[in-house]
Amino acid sequence: MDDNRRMWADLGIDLEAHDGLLEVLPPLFQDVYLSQKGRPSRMAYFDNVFAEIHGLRVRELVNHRKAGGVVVGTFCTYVPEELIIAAGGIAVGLCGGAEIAPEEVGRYLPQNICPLIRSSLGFKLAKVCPYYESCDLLVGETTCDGKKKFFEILGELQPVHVMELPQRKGPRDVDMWRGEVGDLLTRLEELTGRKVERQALAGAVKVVNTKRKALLRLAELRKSDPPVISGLDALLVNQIAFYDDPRRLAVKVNELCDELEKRVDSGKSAGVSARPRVLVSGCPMAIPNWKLYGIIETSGAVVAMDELCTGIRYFRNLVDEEPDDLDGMLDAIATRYLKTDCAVFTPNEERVRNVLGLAKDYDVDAVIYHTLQFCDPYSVEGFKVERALEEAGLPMLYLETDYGTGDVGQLKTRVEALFEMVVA
Ligand code: BJ8
Repeated sequence: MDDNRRMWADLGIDLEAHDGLLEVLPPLFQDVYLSQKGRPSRMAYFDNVFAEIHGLRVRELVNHRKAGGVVVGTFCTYVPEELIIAAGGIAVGLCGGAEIAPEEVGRYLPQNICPLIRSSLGFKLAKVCPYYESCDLLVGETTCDGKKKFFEILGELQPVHVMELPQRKGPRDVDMWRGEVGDLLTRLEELTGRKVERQALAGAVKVVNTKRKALLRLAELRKSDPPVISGLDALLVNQIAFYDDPRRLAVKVNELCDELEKRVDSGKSAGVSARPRVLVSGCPMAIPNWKLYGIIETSGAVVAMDELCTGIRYFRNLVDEEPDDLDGMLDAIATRYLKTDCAVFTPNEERVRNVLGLAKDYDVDAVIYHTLQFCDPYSVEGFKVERALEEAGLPMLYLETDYGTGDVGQLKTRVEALFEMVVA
């Protein structure tokens, strides 16, 4: 048995089912990613992180735990990574992006639940995710109804702490959320048996801000026309940012940006079309959900920006580094996270403004609005986004999809029709 298999077996992974999963991923990655032309050479790091998705990074988690650290799994961009890092933990994003074990999932969930939730449960039930099995604690949140109820089920299988997220952003909601941030810190301290000190939290704030700044730098470079990086490659970087070591990731994203800046100076473009430029807006796309980006970029367009949690929503806002006492830092963290403009909030005009702002800043020709099937918050909010874009004179294509491949032909036809219209 090789080292990885022994590690997976020790984590309680179902090796046979896991073999099946690992057989599917490399050809898919080859097809979607490695077949792209004109990729930046610095994408090699991210390709390798993906190739080692259940290898090197999982070993780092295992070694971290052996050294007395903890691993904490998350499912949402509202969960403050700073607290986990300050407690000496590693945060890993666990949202699933592929359909797994549908029969077993069907014993717990009805068919009409969003694929992200079904997938996240499927990876746990099928015992094919070494990240799940490395976690000492999972942190859920009361965002959409499906997730809320999913965390109840998950709590029967693994320790779960749920953060109560308000649905509005008034003064009472701000206070409530600040209390939730404090409660998570307490839960983490109980888990590790250690108090989080001021210096540790200040350091963690810097680490996560540094990661965000690197991702923001990459986002800024995507304004260039012709594009210096494909939307697919940028998506991969954003997806990996949820589970890679944050310090190393920031270094690697900055190295990628150095290369992209040289491309801007020399006029060298990525091997994707310069126009139409598209903003993708809506539900997140967890690994290995690359379906829509693949369709867009093989239909003669480029994804110039992503108004998604696997995009700018994850790193747009920084935590204020001014406060130097623990309470002040926790206030700053709570404030930063509550700025996030997920569709679960009401009212949520700031998201509409943000979509318009991105469409303008990235000089896009069209917006593709992506909702996962049965996602009420994003599907209903699509109406307001579309109306605002219409007033701004920008076309929006609303697409609802899942993790299957059965609708690829139909999606491609609709996407191509949009591009024909915008270039006409
Ligand atoms: S902050 S987008 S990561 S909740 S797609 S599970 S909303 S039914 S993932 Fe999300 Fe946090 Fe919001 Fe971002 Fe529900 Fe919709 Fe499914 Fe969703």
